[in-house]
Amino acid sequence: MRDILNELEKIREKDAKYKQILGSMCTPPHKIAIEAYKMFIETNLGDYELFKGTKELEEKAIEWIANLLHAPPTYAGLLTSGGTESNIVAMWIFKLLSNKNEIVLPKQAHFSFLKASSILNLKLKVIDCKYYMKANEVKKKISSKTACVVTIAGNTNFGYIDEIEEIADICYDENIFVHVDAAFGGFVIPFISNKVFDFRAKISSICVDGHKMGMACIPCGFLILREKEWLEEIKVRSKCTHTKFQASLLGTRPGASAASAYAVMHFLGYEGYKKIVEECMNKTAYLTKLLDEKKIEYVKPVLNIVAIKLKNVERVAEELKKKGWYVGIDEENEIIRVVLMPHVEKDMINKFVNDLEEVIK
Ligand code: 0PR
Repeated sequence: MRDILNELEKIREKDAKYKQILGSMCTPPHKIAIEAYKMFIETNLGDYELFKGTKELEEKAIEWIANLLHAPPTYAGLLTSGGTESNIVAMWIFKLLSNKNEIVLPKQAHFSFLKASSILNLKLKVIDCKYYMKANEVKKKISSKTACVVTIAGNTNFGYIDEIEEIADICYDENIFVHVDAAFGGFVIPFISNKVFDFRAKISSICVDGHKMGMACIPCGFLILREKEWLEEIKVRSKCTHTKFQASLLGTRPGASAASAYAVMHFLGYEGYKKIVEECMNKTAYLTKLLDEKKIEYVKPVLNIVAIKLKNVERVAEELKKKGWYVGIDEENEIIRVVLMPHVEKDMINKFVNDLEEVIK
């Protein structure tokens, strides 16, 4: 056994270390999340008749998120493997409920909607907007064929938030579902602003990831629906499990994710997350101050994501990699993306900005 573990240790050395990673929305999980994960490592939420305690933790973790997002008492929730699964399941449900297959979404939407489109045979009507989607553009694009409008609270490249409240009002009047992808922003926005992006607006569903700013272990996402019965749409009789029905995309699901999320949510609480998010926002301001000093252009951040405007982004990212940095790139918008996650320290920022200046001069 020792030999294999030694081998694994060596192979693990090939992985990038978080102290080099600036372009990820993941971060090392909180200590308590890891401890909780280990305790529930063998549990399976796909057959929760066997794991009633774990099921309780899934429900309690969902309830915590539902409260954070002002869900009405009629809500239903699902613990998922992350934003991709949550987005696919939401589209699946709204396609079934509406009996339509057209989705309106902003250009900045995450590529998981391309996957959803391919799997569910959805027609995507993309709104070409610069940083975020405006309500008047949605108004022009929707029709009687629209099943759902996808909005984003904290988009992948810029961290910008669509005009969700206004869009939800328009869609409510037209009987169109509204899904909010808050995979990243869900664990950021409530702690730094009063911006309405959640169930206080007339939205239908929202997803938030525990394995991004939630400090839980991978895999961990949440999908919350406004109405309990909507989840029934995807319910199937699960014949061989001890549990009679499943209403989820996955079969076997890690209960450890529920335990890890529950533990970190209750350990940190609202105030604990607020502190972490505020620190991330301080580091965001610190990075933009250094960029200003060096006269390097960027898109003014609203969350802890900085899109740095450059030429030859692929070459820059390649050069940065040689200096030990991993950044996200978007060649279409000509930006490299830095996500100021909890693991990104000020000394990393100092060194990164100096290296960036060298690479682009
Ligand atoms: N929705 C939004 C707004 C996202 O930003 C992401 C992921 C997803 C959904 C999908 O989430 P899952 O990957 O959990 O299914 N956005 C980043 C991306 O895919 C996340 C990322 C990037 C994570 C780099 C790690 C990393 O190393 O671009």
